[in-house]
Parts: sequence; structure tokens; C-alpha cells
Amino acid sequence: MIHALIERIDALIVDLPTIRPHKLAMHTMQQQTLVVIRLICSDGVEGIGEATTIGGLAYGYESPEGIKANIDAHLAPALVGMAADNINAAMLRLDTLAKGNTFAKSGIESALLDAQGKRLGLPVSELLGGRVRDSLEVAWTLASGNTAQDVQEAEHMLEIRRHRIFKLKIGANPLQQDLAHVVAIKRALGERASVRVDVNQYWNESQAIHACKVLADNGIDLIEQPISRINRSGQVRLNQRSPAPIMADESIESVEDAFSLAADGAASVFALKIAKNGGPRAVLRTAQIAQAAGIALYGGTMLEGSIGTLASAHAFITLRQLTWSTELFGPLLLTEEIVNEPPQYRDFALHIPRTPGLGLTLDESRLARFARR
Ligand code: MUC
Ligand code: MG
Repeated sequence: MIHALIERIDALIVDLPTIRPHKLAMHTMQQQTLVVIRLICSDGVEGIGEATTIGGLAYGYESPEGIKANIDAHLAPALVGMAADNINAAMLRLDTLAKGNTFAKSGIESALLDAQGKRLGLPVSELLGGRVRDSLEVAWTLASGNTAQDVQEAEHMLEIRRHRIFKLKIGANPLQQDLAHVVAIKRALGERASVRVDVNQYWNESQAIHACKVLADNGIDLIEQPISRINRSGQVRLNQRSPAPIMADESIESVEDAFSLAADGAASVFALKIAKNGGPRAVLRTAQIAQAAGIALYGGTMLEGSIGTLASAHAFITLRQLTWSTELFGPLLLTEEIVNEPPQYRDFALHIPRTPGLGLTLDESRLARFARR
């Protein structure tokens, strides 16, 4: 029986400042742009979701402006009038109508889950089969661009017990300079922290073969996306030769990518991101592929704000295996909040609410203040 229909879906572009410039190989962030999705249902329930990327078109094929335009023109009109409580039917409609567009689909799927959870009085984790943990350890990215500042930032995080896993964003500088930066940070932190790197595809295979050995010899635990997603045979060779585990991030743009990476043996760890798979349920399909293939899991982020972060978290807490923990720190990189219930970080972990839906409500006045006109 249909209890509620989808009446309207609004997509709002929201610009929020970051606490400091965040330097990635392909882009330096001075702010983050969220696409906030409001899904209004005929029973008065509103679901919220988020479709967020990094650096306009620098990271992926969908920009915030493109996400909003495609939702407004294609995805929202296709869903209006459908049952709000049949998420399978709604997502089937979107997958039939639109190729790709996983960021936009992820935001809508999150909003559908939030609405259904609020309707039934259940947290999203329970709609996804039930949580097996209440909190997730969270890594922090050191990306100030300065070695001494990064060490200072890491020391502060250890002292306040917020993070003890650090991911370093490298790839933009000459190889020897990047390696010296990483080794210096690991030497300063020693056994007190897990240090990992993300190259965002910036090396070629010849550089990566050498660099992975140097990094492993210097105590680096995990190497994320060292070479291009396009170079599949190179990824397979690197996965066989690197003494430190290789994690796929950009290589996974869909659940189908996850399957073919697993079949080829191109990585031993997968970064799970709701945006790149098409939603919290889609990312769990990628997780099942990984688990069947013996591939370890990591809960990734597109540096979403609180809504996207909790949509990810509700999916990740249902997983039996999350060997490499998570990096769900997005809200902590922003100076402003647009929800009334800022996510709770303490003792190195994010604590996931047990309130209905995602556990969040929009702060209307702050949303109005930061929404792009
Ligand atoms: C990426 O490539 O993983 C995640 C954390 C961070 O600092 O950047 C992102 C994107
Ligand atoms: Mg990455």
C-alpha cells in the first residue's frame, strides 16, 4: 500500500568556507560546495540528502552546478508522483532514465532513506539491515602543503584524541620532494599514528614502483590510487609488486568498476564512497563484491558536509569488515554547520545517532545564509 508520494525535490547549492586551504594534487580547496537535496513527501515528511564533489570538475565528471541542473531537469520530474516509500522503484526509475550521475543519485537515495527512516521512526542504518557498531574511527587528512604545519596539526589531533590515522595528499610536487615530506611526517609521529598517502592518480607506473617501495620501507601503511584509473594493467602489476597495500579510489566510479577491479586483482583495498557508487545502498553492493573477493574496506569521503557524512556512516556501520577504518571528517574541515545536530566526534571516532532517518534536521536560517543565489 502506498502511504506517501514524492511531491517535490529541491536541490540547493551551498558554499561553506574551509578551516584552511586543503591542498589536493588536482585542486586546492578554499571552500566546499554542497548540493543539499530536500525531498518533500505528501505525508508531510521531508528527507534530506547531499550530493557533493571536490573542486568543481577537478575530481569527477559531475560539478555542483551540473548535479543541480540534472536533478532539476531530469531526475526530480521523473520521481514526482512516485511512492516515497519504495526506494527500489525510485532508484530503478533513475537508473533507467539516467546513465552515470552517481553523485546526484546518491543524494536522492540518501534523501529517500532519510524520509523513510523518519516515517517509520528508524535510523537509516536499521533500514539497511541493522548496525553492527555505533561508531567509526576517523582519519584526518594533512594537506596544508607544509611539512612542519602538517606535523603540528597531527600532534594537536593526537593530543585532543580526535585522530590517530593521517592521510597525506601527495602527487603534485616532484617525487623526491613528496617522499621526503611523507617520511619526515612519519618519523615525527612514529608508532603513535598510522600514516597513509593518497596520490590521486598523479604518478606513472615507473614512479609508483619505486615510490611504493620507499613508502613501505618507511612505515607507510596504505597507498591510495597511485596511478591513473585508466591504466588497469599497470594497477594489476603494482598491486602485485608493492610491499604496501594499494587502495582503489578513483578507479571505482560504479559498482561495476568494483567488480572488474576485483576480477582483475587491481587493488587489495577499496575506498567506499556513496557518491561514486550511487548512494548508501549502492555502496553496500560494492562492499559485498569486495568481501566476496577478499578485498579489505575503507570508508571514504568526498569531503561531504554533515548530511553526506552521516549518509555514508549509516551504511558503513552495517559492514562486518572495515579493516582500514574511515575518513569521514568532512564536517570538521568546514567552519560552518547547516544542521541542528552537528555530528559527534570524540575518542578518535564519529558516533552515529540512533534517532530516525539520518538523525539530522536542517538549520533553516544558516541554510538560507549560505545557499547560493
Ligand atoms: C580523495 O581523493 O580521497 C578524501 C579525503 C581528502 O582529504 O580528500 C578526499 C578525496
Ligand atoms: Mg582518494
